[in-house]
Amino acid sequence: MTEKSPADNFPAGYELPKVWTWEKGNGGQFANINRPIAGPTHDKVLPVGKHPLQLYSLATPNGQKVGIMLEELLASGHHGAEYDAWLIKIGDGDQFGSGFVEVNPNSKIPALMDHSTPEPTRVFESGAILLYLANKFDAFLPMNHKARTETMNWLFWQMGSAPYLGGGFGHFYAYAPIHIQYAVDRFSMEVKRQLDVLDRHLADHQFMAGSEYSIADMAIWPWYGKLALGQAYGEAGKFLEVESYTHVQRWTAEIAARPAVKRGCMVNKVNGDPSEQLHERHEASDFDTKTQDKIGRT
Ligand SMILES: N[C@@H](CCC(=O)N[C@@H](CS)C(=O)NCC(=O)O)C(=O)O
Repeated sequence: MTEKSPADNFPAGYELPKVWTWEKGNGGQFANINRPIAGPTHDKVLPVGKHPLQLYSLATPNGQKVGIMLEELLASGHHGAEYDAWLIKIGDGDQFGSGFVEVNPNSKIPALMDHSTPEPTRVFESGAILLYLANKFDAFLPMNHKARTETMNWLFWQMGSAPYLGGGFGHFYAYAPIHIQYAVDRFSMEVKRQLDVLDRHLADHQFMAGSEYSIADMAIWPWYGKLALGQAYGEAGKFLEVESYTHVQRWTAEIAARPAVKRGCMVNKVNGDPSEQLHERHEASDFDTKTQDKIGRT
């Protein structure tokens, strides 16, 4: 490490202790759920519905990826993709319930149980869930070697890059208790670089893997598409001048117009327009009859 003077640190005078200790409540907006230990905090059995696939999630960008994939599968005739989507309120700590931790020991949404296998199969990590479903239904993962490899390239690009957007930029721009210029500058630069990576690629590719819409688009769109639409972190779209990434804008609009994408984004959504919030999804008709404007806010 380079030599640092404590007077220049933030807060001034701060010196690294020999051993870090947990100061409860220092995590900004999510301080109440952040902690340095894993494992369950309470006993809670997860509900299981009647469909083969059971999704435990919330409509954050990572959660929306899976809602979108399931709705795309159903829209293209894969009836085996019928699912129940149960709400996991991460702000209330549902991800630390014993049943959820059995499905995802990492205590993060989304998590999926497949009850159609001889023994129920647990799947966690949104990228793993997309790949699992793509393999199970032979869908949205191109057969062509080059396009299939490109799908994987961009899927894993997203899994590596989103923490810079969410955990880095989003945290220090929107959620941290104070604005720290060093952190805002570092992550804004990186997110703009990522947007430029996408923009250059999408300049001559219709979708991430080429001419075929794939799980790579479904992974990237809820993060960078929503940012491009100005629907992430308050005024962040303006702050990062997202309008200037014209190819990202073209791709974003094309995907946003897909009916399955619109439905997928509504699954387990608990904020925003009540007509777009479907807290739990058990039937296809729930999108017409069970949104919050129809049944009232809970
Ligand atoms: N790499 C994971 C990240 C999942 C993730 O960060 N989920 C967040 C919501 S977007 C979460 O459950 N947070 C709860 C917590 O941190 O306790 C994935 O892609 O599935």
